[in-house]
Amino acid sequence: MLDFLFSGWGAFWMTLFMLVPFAAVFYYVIRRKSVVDPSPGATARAKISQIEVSWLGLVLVVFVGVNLASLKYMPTLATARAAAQGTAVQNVELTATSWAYDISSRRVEAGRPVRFSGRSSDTMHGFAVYHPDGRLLFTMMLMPGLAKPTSLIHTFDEPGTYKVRCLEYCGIAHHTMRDEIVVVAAAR
Ligand SMILES: [Cu+2]
Repeated sequence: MLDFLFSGWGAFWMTLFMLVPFAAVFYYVIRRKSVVDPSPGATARAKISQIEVSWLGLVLVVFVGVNLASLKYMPTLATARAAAQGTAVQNVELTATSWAYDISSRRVEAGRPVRFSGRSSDTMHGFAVYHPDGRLLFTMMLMPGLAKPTSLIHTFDEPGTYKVRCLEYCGIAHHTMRDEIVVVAAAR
C-alpha cells in the first residue's frame, strides 16, 4: 500500500487528494457568500483584525517550529557534527566530467562516516546519493574552478547499493550521468 505512494501515479493521486480539503473550503465559502447569504458580512472590523493577527501568529509559529525541528537533518550540520567527533572518516574523492564520475572508491562501510570530496573538471554538476528504497539522502553541487573540493560527510546506516545521480542540468547527456556506491556491512 505505502509502496504505491512512492510511485509516479501514487504521488499524483496523493497530490490530488490533498487538494480536496481546499476545494471543499473554497466551495463552502463561495456558496455561503453567493447563494445562502449574499449580503455584506456582519462581523465587526476589530474582530476581523483579531482573526488576522492570530492567523499570522499561527503561521509564524509553525514556520519557525518546522525550521528549527528540521535543522538537525541539514547535511551541513551532520557534516560539522561528524567532523567534530573525529572518528575515523572514510575518504572518497570524486571528479565529475561531462557525463560521468571518476570516484576513488565505490565501496564504503556502513556505520562509519564517509567524507565525499567532489570537484568538477568542466561545468556545473551535481552528486546526489539515493537510498536503495529511492529516498534522496543528500546532494552536492560541484562547481568548476574551485580551489578546494566541495565536501560533505554522510554516515550510511544500512548496507546496499546506493544510486548516484547528477541533479544539476549539465548538457545533452545529463540524464545518463549516473553511478553507484556499494555500502557493505562494517568489518568487525
Ligand atoms: Cu547533470
